[in-house]
Amino acid sequence: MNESVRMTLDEVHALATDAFLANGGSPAQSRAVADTVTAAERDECRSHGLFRVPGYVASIRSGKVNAGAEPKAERLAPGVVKVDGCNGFAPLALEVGREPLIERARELGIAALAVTNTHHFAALWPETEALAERGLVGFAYVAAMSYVAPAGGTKPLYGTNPMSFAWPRGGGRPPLVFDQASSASARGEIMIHQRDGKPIPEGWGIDADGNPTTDPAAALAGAQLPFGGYKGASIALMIELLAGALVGDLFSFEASEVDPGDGGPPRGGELVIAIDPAKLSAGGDPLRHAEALFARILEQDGARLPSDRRYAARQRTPLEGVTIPRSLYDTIRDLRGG
Ligand code: NDP
Ligand code: PYC
Repeated sequence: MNESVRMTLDEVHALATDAFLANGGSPAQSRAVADTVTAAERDECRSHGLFRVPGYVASIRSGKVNAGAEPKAERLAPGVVKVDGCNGFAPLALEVGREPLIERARELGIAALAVTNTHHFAALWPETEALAERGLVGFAYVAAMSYVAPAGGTKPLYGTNPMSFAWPRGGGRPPLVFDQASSASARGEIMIHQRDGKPIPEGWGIDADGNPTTDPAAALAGAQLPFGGYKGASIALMIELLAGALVGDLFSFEASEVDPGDGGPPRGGELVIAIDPAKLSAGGDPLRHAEALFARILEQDGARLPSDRRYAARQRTPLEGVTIPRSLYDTIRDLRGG
């Protein structure tokens, strides 16, 4: 029987924080990762919420991640901020870089944050949404490990390489945000199908012999497919270059080569870009103009804006709590030692 446990968001945060602290995480690293885990549960992005805590802890225990790292920001150029994550988890490094990035983008109109030496196991929307909440247009790119076959190939090479984009909106409305893997699905979604004993949709993966499969275990052992064939593959390729070569960090295949196989997050970098619309626009009001487009989308039956599902969940979960499988709850409780 698939029993479940209902938790408040405060309980989610405490469960995750305690698991990290009990395994040697510093208060700052533990709090920052627990914040992203809790935000994912709050917005019902379950493949990157509590589901990831065992992997985070495994990567501390294996010695891959320095869970006491104190990331440092420096300015590489007027419009370029770099944060060395010092081999820690990504969320604290991203926090350390956020204010310098915002300050540079407001001054110059556009600025980039290059994050290196981190381990990213989360959704990307927290980084771009935070920029758009401050009035900036945000972009973020991360590579992973070799999970996805290049177009025409059958062996994993690219990561599931997500990208996120956020656009600020006036009038008290939350930003428009999208955040998507460059594969047909996030790897976490396939893992959740495997855990729950469900087949995956056609088009998500191929088995180790290159044959299409709906068996999640076979797709995880074989290769995931890019979304939209060669078009998604080119986006995965671009993200390898932006979050790997450009910021001076690993490609997904290199992250696989150095990974101890602990089931935790990949080692790598991240590129975040911020644009101040007030500085870039040659005329008119870009935010007001954008609302006309959003209204045209929403006047069509069945159409919605990306992020509206998350925002609806965000209204609901603080009142109703979230539900997770009891087996996951028990696993995390055991990780924190009772
Ligand atoms: P989904 O396919 O579930 O969603 C992708 C985006 O599309 C979301 O912004 C979603 O908005 C939006 N969307 C979905 N349906 C519609 C619709 N009908 N109309 C308009 N917009 C829609 O995400 P993925 O499976 O591709 O990725 C899931 C998560 O995994 C992401 O958060 C990603 O960052 C994360 N990930 C992290 C990796 C890492 O290395 N750290 C690697 C790969 C993925 P909404 O949320 O509102 O539904
Ligand atoms: O779900 O594809 C994924 C993923 C990879 C790294 C973190 N999440």
